[in-house]
Amino acid sequence: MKEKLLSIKEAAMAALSAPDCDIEAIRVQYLGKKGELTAVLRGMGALTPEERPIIGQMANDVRAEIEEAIAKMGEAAKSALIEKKLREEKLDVTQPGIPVSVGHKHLLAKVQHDLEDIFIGMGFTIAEGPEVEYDYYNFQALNIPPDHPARDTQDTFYITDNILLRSQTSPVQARVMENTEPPIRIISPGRVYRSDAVDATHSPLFHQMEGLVVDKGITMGDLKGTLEIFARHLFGEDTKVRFRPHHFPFTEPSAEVDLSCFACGGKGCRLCKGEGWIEILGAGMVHPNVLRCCGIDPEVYSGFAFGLGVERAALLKYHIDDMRLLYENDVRFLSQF
Ligand code: 2U9
Repeated sequence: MKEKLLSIKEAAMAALSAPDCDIEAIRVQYLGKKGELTAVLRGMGALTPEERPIIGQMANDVRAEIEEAIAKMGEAAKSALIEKKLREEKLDVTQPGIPVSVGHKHLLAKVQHDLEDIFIGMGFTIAEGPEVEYDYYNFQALNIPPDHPARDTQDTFYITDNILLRSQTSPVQARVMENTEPPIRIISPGRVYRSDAVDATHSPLFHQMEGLVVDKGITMGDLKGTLEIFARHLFGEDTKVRFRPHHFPFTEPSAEVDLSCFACGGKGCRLCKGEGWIEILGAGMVHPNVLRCCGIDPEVYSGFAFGLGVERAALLKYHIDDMRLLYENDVRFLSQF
């Protein structure tokens, strides 16, 4: 039995010294319940009482030696694994990081926010409303009854006979007037729709920003002063404002508003087509019919309103000659701004 125990020890040690040996399989084979050492111990009953403690002690020694060898190998395997990881997964904390490209606002959003900031600075608040709108708010409340010729120039997309995609943001102001006692001082930026074919200056979807002030004693002088402050903020201190008589159904009197050319200072250049002036806004005093229709007494209150295209402002300010560039989302173009 002694020889058997010695040969088990040698065999286990030899197996453990083989490169890439399976330590767990060796443990099961020699020390497991059905292992070789256990088999020897089971046969101890056949020994004499004198032999039993000697063989028992020897068997325990063999088990202890094999267990110790296995434990050592386990430690060695663990540290080899750590060594390998350290070798392969080297981390140089001094290396520069991978640059993350940071996006920024789309030019249209930037211009819209700049416009908003200018008017917020003058005490206006932002009003919003639905893009899918009733004919009533988009046209009728704004003094554009059915069959009015202005419906042709503002042709839009109809959902039903009396529901449409808003062709201007004015319906937002009509809704505010219906629900609010003056004083009112709001701007309404947002998407609007027109049944226009796409070209360098037209798109069936574009953005407007309109403004409305209603209070007692509001005059065209207030309108002019407000738009002068706006123009100077957007295009520079020396910008001048010129009003030309015009007609809008929702304002009376109405004007088209030009700014002195911010490229040439008014001398005449390519941007202003030699005129020295660039048209940028429409404006006027809110028509009494519109005030009345929205529940405001035109004998007590008066107001001014204005509107501009955000795309047009962006093209002019950044000297871009084709509106489509704003919608194509070519990052090489957009990242310039
Ligand atoms: C109410 C009453 C009056 C808003 C106004 C304009 C003049 C105007 C155009 C400029 C270019 C639209 O983007 S554009 O096509 N807008 O000329 N808009 S006055 O007048 C209002 C608005 C609301 C209740």
